[in-house]
Amino acid sequence: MHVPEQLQAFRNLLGPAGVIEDRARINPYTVDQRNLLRGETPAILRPASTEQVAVIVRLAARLGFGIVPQGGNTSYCGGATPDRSGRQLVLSLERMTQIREIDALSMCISVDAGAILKDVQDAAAGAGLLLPLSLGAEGSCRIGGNIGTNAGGLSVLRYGMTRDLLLGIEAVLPDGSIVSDMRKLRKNNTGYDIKQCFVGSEGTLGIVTGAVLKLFPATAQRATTWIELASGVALSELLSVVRRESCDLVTSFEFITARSIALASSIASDPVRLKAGSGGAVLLEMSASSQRLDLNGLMEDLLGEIVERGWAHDALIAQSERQRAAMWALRESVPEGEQRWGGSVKHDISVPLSAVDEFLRAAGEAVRSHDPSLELSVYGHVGDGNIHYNLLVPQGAERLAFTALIEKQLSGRLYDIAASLGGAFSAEHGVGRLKRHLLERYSDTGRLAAMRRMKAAFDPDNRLNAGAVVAPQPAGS
Ligand code: FAD
Ligand code: 2HG
Ligand code: ZN
Repeated sequence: MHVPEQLQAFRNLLGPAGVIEDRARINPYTVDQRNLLRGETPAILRPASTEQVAVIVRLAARLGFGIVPQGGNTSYCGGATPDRSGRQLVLSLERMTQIREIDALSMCISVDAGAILKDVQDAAAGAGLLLPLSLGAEGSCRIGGNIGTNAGGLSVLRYGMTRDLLLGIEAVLPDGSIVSDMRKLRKNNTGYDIKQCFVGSEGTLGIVTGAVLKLFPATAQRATTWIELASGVALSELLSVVRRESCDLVTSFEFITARSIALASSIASDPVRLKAGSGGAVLLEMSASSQRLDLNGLMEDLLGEIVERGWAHDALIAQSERQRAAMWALRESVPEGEQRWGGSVKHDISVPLSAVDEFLRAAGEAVRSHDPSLELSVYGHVGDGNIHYNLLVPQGAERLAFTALIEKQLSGRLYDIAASLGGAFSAEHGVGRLKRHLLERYSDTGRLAAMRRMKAAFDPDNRLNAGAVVAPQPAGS
């Protein structure tokens, strides 16, 4: 049977709204958001229910198709892009967007996996609660994708990664069976924690169709500050002092260098005229769920101490929501600023908090010794030990060729430095298709073998997102 005939089974199941076969409409689903990968697929499948997802999975297996789950297609490592075989169907969750339930007393929200993160945040806010997962792509990424990548973002320091926010899950396994565990339990020691298998597994073990997420008391007040750092300041020490002296009310601790600020300024208007000190800048935010303490007073005291210690040239506390928004807009515009510049080669580095300063020093030296003319855009969630260590594509250079060259000649040195400090080559962006070779290179062999056995146990025929993360362990080995 030819492919168009094979697709008839999906048309029958999903109706015209559920299958996209038009080339022009298919295209955006087959290119990753950084335009590094382009795949092929005969159709985009858009189920409207978990049961339909289960039937799709069984039909696809029978017809010999693989499946690539896709949420908002905003991820960084090509995990949502099909390969070039034309035998992988993209399964988009974009029609499964229901907020199923908000349980204010249990402080959780139950949603379809296709719900857009911002919509879930808004629904929680409507009930006077907070979903703290927050990232630049929140207007388009979807909960299933956040779970697939174990998304981090801007408030991990206080609330953890997606993994830490997940209470319950519903997912379709590669054999079409459904795991239905949409429970709201904070404590549940009844055997293996199956839901965590889907977190960070980038669609290779199951298709998430629903999730229960933890909520928190809504934020009643914030103190947000832009700190111009003096040079030589140990970021890890600054963080430790700030956390201790603020009664650990820090929500975000974002580092940003002058070059990244300049790039972001090409996107975000900056009425506050924010700048870096000689050691860069930190966007520090504290938040509290009531007005019972004076957060601004606390922040002022703390900043006084920081300046007195010689750690900062200056600091500006946002005096209005407009100023706060300007600070965040600048921070969140760096990725787009890099894109407008002409692109960057990205390194999503993770190191223990104590090693952040050493990583920055050693990596800077490695880049300078490789080629002193290279320009860096360095920023990130330093409060989590996560540094976005990006090399700007030189003006006039061809982006893909430059990326290939840097990845061949320099990226390994940066990853080696991170590894030597106990770090990882991916902090929050995942592995996908683009970083598989790094997983092979930097993973402990036991860990890698355990991952392969997991993949083989869940998906022995390698039908779900084959080509991403790991291949299953061959039978008998
Ligand atoms: P997709 O890109 O569609 O998919 C991601 C992976 O999950 C793929 O492997 C896919 O197969 C799998 N998947 C998708 N849906 C499902 C499902 N239902 N079941 C199983 N697997 C599934 N990331 C951060 O962590 N922190 C940040 O601060 C951050 N900032 C960003 C800022 C910008 C401007 C952009 C463009 C991206 C940013 N990202 C960040 C990356 C990205 O937004 C996250 O990785 C996000 O979690 C991806 O969600 P998505 O819905 O777009 O997933
Ligand atoms: C961010 O923190 C994202 O803004 C994107 O994780 C990082 O583009 C990057 O390197
Ligand atoms: Zn990030």
